[in-house]
Amino acid sequence: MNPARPRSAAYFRRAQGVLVGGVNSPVRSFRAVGGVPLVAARARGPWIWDLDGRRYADYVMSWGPLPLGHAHPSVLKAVAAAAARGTSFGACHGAEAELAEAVRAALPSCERLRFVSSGTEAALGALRLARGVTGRPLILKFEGCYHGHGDSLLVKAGSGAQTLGRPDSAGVPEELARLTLTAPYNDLDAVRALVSRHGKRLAAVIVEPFAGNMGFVRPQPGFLEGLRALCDACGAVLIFDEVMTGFRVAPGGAQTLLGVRPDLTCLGKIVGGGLPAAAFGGRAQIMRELAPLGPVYQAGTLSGNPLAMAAGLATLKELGRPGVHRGLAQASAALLEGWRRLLAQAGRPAFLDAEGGLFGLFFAADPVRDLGGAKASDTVFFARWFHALLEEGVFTAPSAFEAGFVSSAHTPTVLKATLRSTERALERLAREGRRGSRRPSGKAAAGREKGRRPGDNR
Ligand code: KE4
Repeated sequence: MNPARPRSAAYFRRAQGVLVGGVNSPVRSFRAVGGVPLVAARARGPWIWDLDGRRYADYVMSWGPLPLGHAHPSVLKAVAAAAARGTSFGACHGAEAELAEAVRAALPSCERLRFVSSGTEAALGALRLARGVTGRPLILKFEGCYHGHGDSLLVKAGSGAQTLGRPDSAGVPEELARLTLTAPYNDLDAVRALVSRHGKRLAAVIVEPFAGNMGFVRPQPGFLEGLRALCDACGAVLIFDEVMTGFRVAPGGAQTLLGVRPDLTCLGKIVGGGLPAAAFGGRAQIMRELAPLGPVYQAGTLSGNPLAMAAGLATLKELGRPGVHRGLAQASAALLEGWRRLLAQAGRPAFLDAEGGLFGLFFAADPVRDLGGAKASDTVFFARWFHALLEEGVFTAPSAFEAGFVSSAHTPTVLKATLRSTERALERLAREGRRGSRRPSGKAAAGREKGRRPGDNR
């Protein structure tokens, strides 16, 4: 399953001696797919290299913050210039308002904003604000959606929590978890029933407008519009968690693409351009309840960090150039069209979908509309597909409950090379299948046609 990547394996053993599970975020451990995790040495454009010098076409792309590719020159230049002026002030500085204005120009619903350092913080801040302005205790989230690791949100959560089979994390007091209602994604009837019973105590409905943490699942027509209407009817705050979709599915995020205006929005990933920055924002009438203006407290040492602001500004500026966003959508579409064709030829039922630069793949014969559908997909084959691609120099999400990401660096040449690598990966899987689907030995897994360097996916 894992060919000779001795340096990566040695580092991971060392890391496991000091970092829990050898990682700083669970999904990086490859526990869902097995094998030695990828240990990055460097990255540029669409490429990432591991400690063993193997190069991979990267479709994880740091889980979304890099729509321009790794180490984009404009971002590096902006960060270096900012660093030369000081890395953190703990005081106001010009780039904060500049980036906030750029965000508001793209997402007009964000009349006022607060920068924080992670998507988790953004979701925590938005929820506390919703509870503060409504004086109500309950929140409603969707099974398989992930909004970071805040206690109230680790209830039937997606992403790593789902991957590790712990959608309801230990350590969350039952008394608190009971304040979080859940419904299946895309199930408006279930939401209607919960609102009719609990609407008077409901502070907020929080939703990923396109779900990217149970794999990629798009909202069905009327779903988000229905949430908007139900929140209006019961007085709950509608929160769009656009940490993943913001600036990725469209320049103005899902809310602009789909024409549904939330009361609050969470942003992350792209807004920091690969550095730790996130934000929550929304109606001024709600946001002004936040400290120092209002009674809802929130704070952060590195909130609005000047380097992260510089990276975010440079990223949004490049992303706003004509044709860049269209290019992301074209790259996703080309990748999925090729995978769809190759998987059909291999007789593998698969459901593939994309919006802008965000995409997903399930080994399922039918469309996946919720967590139940995602969990019913063939996750065993998914792990074999993952490793076969990795072997051929293509790094994709090490979990069936994650999405995939392209960048403007994923040019047609890179995509064609990825599809050639995919063809070889499927040929290998077919050979293994003919050998009675024995798990490939180290040698077999490492087996490559003569003459190609490890990880070479030309
Ligand atoms: P962070 O705290 O990881 O910055 O953001 C949490 C978060 C909030 N909302 C959405 C929609 C998200 O997708 C995330 C984080 N996404 C995961 C990937 N599925 C981050 C990767 C990881 O956990 O290592």
